[in-house]
Amino acid sequence: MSLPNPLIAGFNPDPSVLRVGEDYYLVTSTFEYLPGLPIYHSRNLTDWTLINHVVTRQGQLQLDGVFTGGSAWAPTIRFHDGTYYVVVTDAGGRGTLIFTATDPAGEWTDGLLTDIEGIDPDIAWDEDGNCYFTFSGLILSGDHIGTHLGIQQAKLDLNTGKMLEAPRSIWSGTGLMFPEAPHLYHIGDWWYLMIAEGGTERGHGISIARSKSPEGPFEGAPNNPILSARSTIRPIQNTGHGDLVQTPEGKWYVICLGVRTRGGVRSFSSHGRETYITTVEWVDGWPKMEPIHVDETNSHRDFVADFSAVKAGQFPTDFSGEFISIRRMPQQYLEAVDGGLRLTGTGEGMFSPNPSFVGRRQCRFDARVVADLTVDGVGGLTLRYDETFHYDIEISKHEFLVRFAINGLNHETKFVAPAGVKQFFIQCQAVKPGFNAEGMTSDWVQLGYIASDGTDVVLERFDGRYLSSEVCCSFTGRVYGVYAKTGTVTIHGYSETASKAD
Ligand code: 6LW
Repeated sequence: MSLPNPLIAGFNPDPSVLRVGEDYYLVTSTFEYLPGLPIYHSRNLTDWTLINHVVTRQGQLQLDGVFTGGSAWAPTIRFHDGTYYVVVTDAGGRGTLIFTATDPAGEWTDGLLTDIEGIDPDIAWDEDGNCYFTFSGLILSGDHIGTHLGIQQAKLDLNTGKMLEAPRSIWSGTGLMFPEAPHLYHIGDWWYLMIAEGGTERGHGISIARSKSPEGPFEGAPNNPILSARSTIRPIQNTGHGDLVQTPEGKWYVICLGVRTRGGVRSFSSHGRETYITTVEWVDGWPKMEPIHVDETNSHRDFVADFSAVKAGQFPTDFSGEFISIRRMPQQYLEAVDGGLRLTGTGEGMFSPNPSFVGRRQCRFDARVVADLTVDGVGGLTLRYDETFHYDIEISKHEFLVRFAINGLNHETKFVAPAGVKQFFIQCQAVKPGFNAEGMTSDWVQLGYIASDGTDVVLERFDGRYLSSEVCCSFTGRVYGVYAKTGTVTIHGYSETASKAD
């Protein structure tokens, strides 16, 4: 079958996949955003639907006070004895947690805290029912913060969250930096330990080892890393952090993270790390992975949300789970009013780590987001990487302020606001790579409004390279969104479609 890649577009890194019967479930990292830990569902591994989130309530993760880019890091989803498990590290927050549910589309628990000290937890069971946690021993707090103890493992009591033994160090790859993302599989007579190593950037790769015991000793595959795009010209780079899955017919696939790079020398990935898929063949007891082939079908879909028929007090039941907010659920910021959903400002704008904001991951390169807004105060439309990297069109009664904020370098232009403008856009125009100023970057970002005659008025045009994971050193990706700084901003409509050609 032709594999759409990205499989799940927009920042969806560190994917973990599970098959139960004919149903596949996939979960990815969400960092400071809520709802957290999306559950995607498929019946064929190519078409995926967002069906739920593990984290939908304050308190499941500790987000306040956690550094931007922290919190929900690298979940693993598994099924055992009728229970679904998602184990994850709330980095900088609560620590490593165990969430459970009897139905992945239903409510998940509050999260049992474990005494695991590390990240990227994996959960597996042996035939005797012993539960193994295998994790990356990166110390995130205390005097030894940043120390990396390699891949570690310990049996754990799922009732208490406590380890039943001191963690032991096990196989940690071929010696590349940052061994992480371990997954343990019992396949045939072997226990396989698959990890990521090389760092989540261009050197990223997947390596694997096997043993007759879940505790090792493990022997590395002769051809590690078994998947990597390092030093290649492949369109999908940074491939790593994978999870294996077998179809009911016995075919194997690996789901992993990767980035779509753009620019004259393929330097910038605006969306951040997305989810990808490729085939796996077993040769002499070792998996052989096909390099990731790009097919952007899944990322070229339009998204349209119309709130104009909303009635006061009746929050729309079809409100998309693709909308995300920062450290709060969108529903905590939004109020249903006649004709739209209303954000109320807290006095903080997009320089805050905690603005009144609701948005959606940018999923397509040539993205044009149009928001139909009524601003009664100060607020607007933004393209955010984090609170220091964002492009905004900020609207007030008599003025449009267009802002280019990159890590303390802030450029602002003010324009007189024509009466009656309600539709604002930010559109990203992919460029033809070339050895010139236009072509060396990833894209150009236009910010403006739609005039009463329906024509675009472009107010500013910024270089898009500064909103990329390589520049922002961020684990997430671009997120379009609407924000309220003071007063209120009512959202009547929001859409992401293909950007208009110049
Ligand atoms: C994730 C780890 C990683 O836990 O980044 O760079 C963390 N590698 O695998 C967040 O994505």
